[in-house]
Amino acid sequence: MAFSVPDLAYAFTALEPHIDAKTMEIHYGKHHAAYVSKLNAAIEGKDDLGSKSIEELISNISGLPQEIQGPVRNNGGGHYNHSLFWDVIGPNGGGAPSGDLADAIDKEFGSFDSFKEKFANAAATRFGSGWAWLCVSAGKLCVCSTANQDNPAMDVVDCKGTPILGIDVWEHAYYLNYQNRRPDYVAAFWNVVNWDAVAKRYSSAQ
Ligand code: MN3
Repeated sequence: MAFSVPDLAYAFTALEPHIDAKTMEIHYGKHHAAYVSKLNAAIEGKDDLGSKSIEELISNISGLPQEIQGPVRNNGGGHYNHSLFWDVIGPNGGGAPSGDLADAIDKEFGSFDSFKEKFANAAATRFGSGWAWLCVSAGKLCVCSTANQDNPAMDVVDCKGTPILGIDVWEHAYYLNYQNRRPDYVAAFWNVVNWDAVAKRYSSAQ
């Protein structure tokens, strides 16, 4: 198979109480797996598409054969987004970034707290299903949100950049534990952010 779900570096229970084990089990094991299998089905028999990286695939959706643009946007986006998500959260997370990333956040948003407020607001106000992002765009940090499984690395979205932190605000990401309380889930998310992983992505995006 061309694409596969990346190994999870921690146990389903590792993010409790902020993200519960059952949500992790279903989210990683069922939802992400479904995006991957539908992505593989969409590109099956399409020449060289299976040898491309997921980044290459989603950054050129408009160049794909018309009939698979929708499936790749939804399921390739799902695969890219969730792979990033599992990487930027983890046990022993939380706190605040340091080094160049911390400096860039202060420079762009005024303070870490102002950044958190802006990001949380983007997550809370995304109507329906989608994601909120911290990305690097033209060398600068920005916060935005996208619908469904879109993300700033796609050529077909308005908010363009390299995502370095993302939060999944689909109900499947929080409903078992938080029901309708999306803001509570977003507040808890800060306790599981792996800032070292975000800093690595910031550095490669430069
Ligand atoms: Mn999800």
